[in-house]
Amino acid sequence: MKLNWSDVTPKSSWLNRRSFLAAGAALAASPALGLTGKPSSFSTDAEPNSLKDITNYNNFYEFGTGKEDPARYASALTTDPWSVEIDGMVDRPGSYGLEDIAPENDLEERIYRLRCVEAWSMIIPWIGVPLSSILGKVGVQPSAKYVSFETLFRPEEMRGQKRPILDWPYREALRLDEAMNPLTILATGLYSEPLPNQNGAPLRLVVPWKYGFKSIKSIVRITLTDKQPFATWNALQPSEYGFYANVNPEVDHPRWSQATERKIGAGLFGGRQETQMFNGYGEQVASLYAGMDLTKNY
Ligand SMILES: Nc1nc2c(c(=O)[nH]1)N[C@H]1C(S)=C(S)[C@@H](COP(=O)(O)O)O[C@H]1N2
Ligand SMILES: [Mo]
Repeated sequence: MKLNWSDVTPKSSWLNRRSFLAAGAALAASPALGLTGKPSSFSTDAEPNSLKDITNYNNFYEFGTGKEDPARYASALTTDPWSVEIDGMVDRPGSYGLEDIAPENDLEERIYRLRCVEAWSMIIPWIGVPLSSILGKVGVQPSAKYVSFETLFRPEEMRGQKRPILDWPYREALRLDEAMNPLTILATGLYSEPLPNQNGAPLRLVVPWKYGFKSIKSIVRITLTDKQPFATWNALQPSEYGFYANVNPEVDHPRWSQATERKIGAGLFGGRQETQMFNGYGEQVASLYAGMDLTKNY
């Protein structure tokens, strides 16, 4: 049986949001608002990284390129109010709120491996909804073949955007069948709490079989299109970062091996572990790439 994280966390450290709200308006303003999600069979049994690791070792270039920059500077980002523009080849384009995209009753817990292209990894207990659920609500038109995502551009609050480190705003994209795969989620929380800013509050993509850079943070636009969209890292250096970016121990980055990874939190003597094809999610996703040469479509 799979336990929800909240089942094994002391009651004092989390609270059910509904009973919390019932406790009164004054309390409802508290930042300690809990967020629970139904357990999922897609979750790994492996033990998640500590909240400290997950929130202090990050990549979020909008706040700087150092691993500790997001923890230091992301609190400057205003995440409420927030809306997401969903447009392009959809029946019901418009501006959607978080409650439309990830209603609390639909939330699931997904404990996933995260493998960064830089060859480190973590295990993170996300809270979120399948991306397919919101795509179903807005009605994807038959002509659509890709989904593109865009992060907020707000240099006043995202200090890294004051410099042209990347071609801002950060953008990423998936093929429609990848977007519809049940493993692909939009996360609004982790460890039964709303997403910390450094992890991409209030809404970020999680695609666990792809290198971490595909899992775009702080999303403000989702567009359905029939042409392969712009993708930030692919555009910056196509010989190093492909559009697909599937985790693949057999296809090395031109400047380093992808055969092994350093598990964050494993300690100085933790050693390296072998990287798994599709980050261990081959059973769910290998069929998406049947017949494709993965050394060319990296
Ligand atoms: N907008 C945006 N999204 C982003 C990034 C970024 O710099 N900006 N970094 C990516 C990379 S390289 C990784 S490995 C993951 C890291 O997610 P985490 O910090 O929540 O572990 O976020 C991805 N999403
Ligand atoms: Mo990454």
